[in-house]
Amino acid sequence: MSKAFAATQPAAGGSMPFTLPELPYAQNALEPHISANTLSFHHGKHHQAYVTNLNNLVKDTPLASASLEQVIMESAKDPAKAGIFNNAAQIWNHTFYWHSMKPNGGGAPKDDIAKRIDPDFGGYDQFKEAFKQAGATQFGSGWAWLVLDGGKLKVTKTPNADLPMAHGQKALLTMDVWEHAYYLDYQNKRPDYIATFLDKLVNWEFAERNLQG
Ligand code: MN3
Repeated sequence: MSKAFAATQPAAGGSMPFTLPELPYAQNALEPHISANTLSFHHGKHHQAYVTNLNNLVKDTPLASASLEQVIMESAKDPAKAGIFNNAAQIWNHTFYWHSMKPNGGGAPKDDIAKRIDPDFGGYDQFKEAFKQAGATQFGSGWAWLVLDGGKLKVTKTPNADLPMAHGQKALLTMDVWEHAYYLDYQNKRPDYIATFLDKLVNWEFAERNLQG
């Protein structure tokens, strides 16, 4: 995993091994695009609930002393551990999502990502269209991603808690398209939220660090 962001780490010998990471910016820092109210619920309630659930599910099991990534990869292989997978992956996904945005973000990337977008997508506009499509057509809850897969940039979508590392891909960016990510600010207009994510919020420096990391 990239060191570009701090995922939850197990504490040494504590009874609650996983903790909620801080947001990388103030709760109101993404306004007017994503409100403090949304982040208050999304980070403080939803993200926190995945942490609480995972701690309860792995309590007194060998997974309680594993890293978050180890818990995800172990539980991804075992249908009996679907509850553990869902909560662990959602902890990881949300931490990655907070870092995928920043105040005054958005627009076209620079650096290596920009150089790869032309050959891999045919241009920034084509990338944008693919990312919008992935987010808009993910039926129900899930995530849109920019990933590195076999040395090429790709746009993908995953349902529910599923994530690139379970498919041998390296995540570079993500966008939460669960309704709780946008409903307070955009109601049912998911395409407006997606367009705003790309034009005003996306953190290309984070994607670049993941690409290099
Ligand atoms: Mn969410």
